[in-house]
Amino acid sequence: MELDEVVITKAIVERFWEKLTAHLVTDVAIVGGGPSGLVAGHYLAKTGKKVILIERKLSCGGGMWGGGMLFNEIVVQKTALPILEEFGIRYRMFQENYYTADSIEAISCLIAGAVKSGVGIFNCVTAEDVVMRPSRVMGLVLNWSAVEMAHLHVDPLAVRARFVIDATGHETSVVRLVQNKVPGKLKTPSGKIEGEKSMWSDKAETLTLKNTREVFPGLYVAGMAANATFGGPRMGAIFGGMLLSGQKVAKLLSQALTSRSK
Ligand code: 48F
Repeated sequence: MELDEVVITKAIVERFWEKLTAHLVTDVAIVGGGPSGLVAGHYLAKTGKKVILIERKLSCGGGMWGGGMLFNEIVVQKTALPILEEFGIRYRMFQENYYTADSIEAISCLIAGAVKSGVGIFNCVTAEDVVMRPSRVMGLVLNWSAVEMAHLHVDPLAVRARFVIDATGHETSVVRLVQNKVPGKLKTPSGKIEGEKSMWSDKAETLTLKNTREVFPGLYVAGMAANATFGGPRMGAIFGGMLLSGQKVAKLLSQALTSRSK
């Protein structure tokens, strides 16, 4: 049977349309498809929550592909090994409490795990603002990244979510947007983004988990964005904190969603 270009086009357009309309209203909208966002999405979707994940770039994966300084291996500490196992990521012990994994395998498995558990991933899309009602984040304002990159004057579209997670890494883009629109109101000591500190791996890994929490009504932070928001240090190419932070925010939001629907 001869292949018809119009059928190919129709198949893509209709399937994409189905996927998009199914995710216009969700329980959780995650911005950032790095390790923390993918892990958060996976655990939330696995417990039946409806999740949309927005990634600005063509590929999800954020800072994990390149390992440390493009040496494509990552280090993970013992406490995060159950998450590697959950996603089927193979690892080896280097010395006590230091395990390594191939960064390509690690991030590919995280992406596959998130997709298969039901997270609706939209790549090449940028969260350029939030939906606010009246002083609670209620969703995201989205546009194609290509529109942003070309500086085209094109109005965005919006999706609604009961909770939003900023998992945008060092950029902390969603918290930054809220800070600009509603100055001084973040749940941080100064009411503003505290800013990321220089490298201190041990402290950073612990603080990432502590800093994974709500920063503004309806808006949570996870991964490196949590440390940047609350003033924690960076940690380098050790990824246990990122994975555990994704798992923690999923747990916090599962509880919050359950108590909100009572
Ligand atoms: O930076 P990223 O990997 O965040 P993470 O999950 O992990 C941090 C580590 O990779 C590393 C580290 C670990 O030791 O410190 O840096 O906290 O992924 C963030 C993703 O968010 C996307 C960005 O393209 C990246 O893939 N992103 C950032 N801003 C936006 C966005 C936005 N406004 N809209 C959509 N995606």
